[in-house]
Amino acid sequence: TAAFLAVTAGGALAEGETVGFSQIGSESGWRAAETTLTRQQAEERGIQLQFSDAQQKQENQIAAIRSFVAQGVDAILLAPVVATGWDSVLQEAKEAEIPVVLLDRQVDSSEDLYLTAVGSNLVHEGEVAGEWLANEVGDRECRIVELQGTTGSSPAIDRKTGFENAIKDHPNLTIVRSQTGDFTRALGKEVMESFLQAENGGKDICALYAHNDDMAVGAIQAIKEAGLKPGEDILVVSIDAVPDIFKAMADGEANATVELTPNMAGPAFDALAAYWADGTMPPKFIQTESKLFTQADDPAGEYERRKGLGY
Ligand code: GZL
Repeated sequence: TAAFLAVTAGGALAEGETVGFSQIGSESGWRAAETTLTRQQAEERGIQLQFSDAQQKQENQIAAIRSFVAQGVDAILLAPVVATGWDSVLQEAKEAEIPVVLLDRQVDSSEDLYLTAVGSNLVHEGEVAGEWLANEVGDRECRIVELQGTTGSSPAIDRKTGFENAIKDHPNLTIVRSQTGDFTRALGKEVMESFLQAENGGKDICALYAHNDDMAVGAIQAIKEAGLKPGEDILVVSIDAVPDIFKAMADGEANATVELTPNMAGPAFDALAAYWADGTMPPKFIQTESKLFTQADDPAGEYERRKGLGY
């Protein structure tokens, strides 16, 4: 498609371009917000978005990418549910000369198989969470339970690494149980129930580290049903900064979250506009910032500011 480009205040316009978006699913509030913002960004830039929801299955993402290639789209956005198994389908897109931009998660494939990746430093997010907890508990013995993200996903791998980096020099902090909650509220609650039962009704648990806020929100429900006070008896630290974690913080039921912007599409579409215009190659990684929020950071105000943003 001949691309007519005019730069507007909100970012480069790309009238008439068609982009295929292989989205993981709608497993969390954060994911829903990313989808909402991607649709808005495409609309504002005159980009025709072909959307595919993979229901968190890699085979559905691979099929969607193949259909985008067959359609001859001008670019593909991919939020890869897991980090491995992408080489052949990315090679097919490359041979069709269709640029692929990764959103919010990484792949193990070589970087010449995608134009760029937009996302946070996932290891750093885990470090920020661990440093907050280490600072919060001081020298007190602290038995930690961990709700991991989707098994094999780059956030689950990297957020675990980062948190362990941060606590390795604090022998009083130990992760005593760690299991996937698949980034969902429901499984986060269910796994937390098993942690509570296994840990003397939760009395032996000092803190929960959840790889995303949705699992933390589910776990908070389980902690309350076990008759304990989340945010006090069991400290709660997680990642994403979705509205409901700020609501929990305002109620004293959660303690800290590390913000992950859901606007990955803005930088992605900017990079594509430059690439479509004159072949400009973006950096292979466009990093979004990670900011710590605690109960001291006006959680009620943050809730009001964020609710309705598509979470
Ligand atoms: C992280 C992103 C994660 C969010 C979760 O970059 O891929 O996926 O933290 C979402 O809420 O499920």
